[in-house]
Amino acid sequence: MTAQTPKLLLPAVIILFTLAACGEENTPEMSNANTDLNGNNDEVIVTNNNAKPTFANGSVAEATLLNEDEEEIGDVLFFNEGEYVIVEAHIDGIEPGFHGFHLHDEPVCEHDDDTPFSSAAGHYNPEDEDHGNHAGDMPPLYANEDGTAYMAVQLDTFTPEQLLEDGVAVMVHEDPDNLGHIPDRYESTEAQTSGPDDETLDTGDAGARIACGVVTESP
Ligand SMILES: [Cu+2]
Repeated sequence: MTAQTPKLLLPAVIILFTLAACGEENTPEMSNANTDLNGNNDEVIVTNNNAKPTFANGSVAEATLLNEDEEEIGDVLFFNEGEYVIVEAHIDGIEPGFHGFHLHDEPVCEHDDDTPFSSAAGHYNPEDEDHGNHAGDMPPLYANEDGTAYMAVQLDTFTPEQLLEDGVAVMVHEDPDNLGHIPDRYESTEAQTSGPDDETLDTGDAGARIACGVVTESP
């Protein structure tokens, strides 16, 4: 029986961690959790000696999201976890459903424009890839019926330090992001090509920009 005790404890730890994450109005205290994203009951493991183990200690970079009316509707935090970056987003006040979620090329979120946040330019794309493979492409955000969204995702497509060095903004879009995935059976009436046209390959057809936040170094 003694040998089973740790196994029995593990689900309880996961449940407690989940409850803490859901019940917390502000940023969940990831740094205090002993359960990592795989549910392993260990300290957050950093295997790459070159990477700072900041996921356990706090975010490296962050962005405060403002909507078109300059109201604060959420924040996005960037943590190092070994060779990966953890992106954690909390939002309250967007339409339910999926929303395109990207890093854009310029760290400028201007509101006094006919096209909101055009100041942030196109997608962060240092490798000159098509949409779906931009370094700034992140999984779409899902907003619940009450307009809240929470997402934590592990990525290997950029580092927080890179974002701070290059200067970027986080962008939330009005519509879902197709990530450039348009099968060849679809033809663009304008471009007369099968599959994704140039606009899709640039933007993922995620529509208007509804919230923007410049990525800055965490205090
Ligand atoms: Cu975008």
